[in-house]
Amino acid sequence: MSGETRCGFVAVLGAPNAGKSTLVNALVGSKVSIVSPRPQTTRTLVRGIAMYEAPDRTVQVIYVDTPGIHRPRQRFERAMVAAAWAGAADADAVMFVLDADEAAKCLEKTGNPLDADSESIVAEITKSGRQALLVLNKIDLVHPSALLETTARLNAGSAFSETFMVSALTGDGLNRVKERLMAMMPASPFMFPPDDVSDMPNRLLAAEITREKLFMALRQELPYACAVETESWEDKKDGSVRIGQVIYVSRESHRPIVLGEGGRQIKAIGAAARAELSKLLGCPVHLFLHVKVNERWREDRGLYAAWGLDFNA
Ligand SMILES: Nc1nc2c(ncn2[C@@H]2O[C@H](COP(=O)(O)OP(=O)(O)OP(=O)(O)O)[C@@H](O)[C@H]2O)c(=O)[nH]1
Ligand SMILES: [Mg+2]
Repeated sequence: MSGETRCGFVAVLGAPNAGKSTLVNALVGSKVSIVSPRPQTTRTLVRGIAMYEAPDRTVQVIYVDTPGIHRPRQRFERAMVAAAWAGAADADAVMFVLDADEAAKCLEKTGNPLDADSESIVAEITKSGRQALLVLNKIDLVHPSALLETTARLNAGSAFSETFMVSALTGDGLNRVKERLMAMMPASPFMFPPDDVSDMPNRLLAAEITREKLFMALRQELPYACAVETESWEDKKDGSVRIGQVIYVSRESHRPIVLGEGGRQIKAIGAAARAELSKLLGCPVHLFLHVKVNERWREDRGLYAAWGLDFNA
């Protein structure tokens, strides 16, 4: 480590599915937040910690990945959106992530690159008197001329101090973002041990990995009816770990769908989660999943507390 020490928080905001979690994972350089092709994958604040070095400074950037901001319809969604805005409140920088492909399509269809969700996020940022870094993500999907037109339209507004074009998937453009953030972070001692990549407790991390596999495996509305809780965690003498988890579903009729024919579906979900967890924890994992019907998991204060969500948001 060299020179001056800097440290700060960077809030990563945007509509559902913009690629915020993929971006945070890429900027941290390891997987700290789960990703799926479906909107509303992230449900809590996930802090990913990166260390960047320059000749004259070492910078710890704490990325705060947030749930996609949308118009909430029920308590659980309200808590997710409130958490996202809370993540931005004390941040040293705010990144607004926009799916460039969607923005270009939206511009063509409506004359405005921002859809209703993104438009209201930008309005809120403007109202707060802050300026955000605009991060146009997924540029690997967009034709350069459509990208230029979209960017020109967005820069006409005053919400953004600068624009970055990136692909979180390919890594394109990320160095510029890192360099800019290194300059923006305030002089400060590090807030986390330099080797940490996340502050998420292992029990929650394990539950998130299983939830990611559920999101990948299940169709239609079913992922949204599910929650995962780690019930037991036992470090064994042989260096392995035994993890017991409950998958909550909202209705009895969901149970056979999650289990699959002859239990094949849940077995595959468990195998995928176990493989990833073994890699992340660096030891053999024995993972035991069982499905419980709990119509009211969205009304369970204890679960909100475990996820760091405000029940009364
Ligand atoms: N082609 C392409 N796909 C991307 C890129 N970044 C993210 N994706 C995909 O976009 C989808 C959503 O990614 P996430 O990172 O889960 O998006 P998010 O903004 O965190 O979504 P929520 O947590 O639901 O708000 C996934 O299928 C990603 O693989 C990118 O740069 N290019
Ligand atoms: Mg996410």
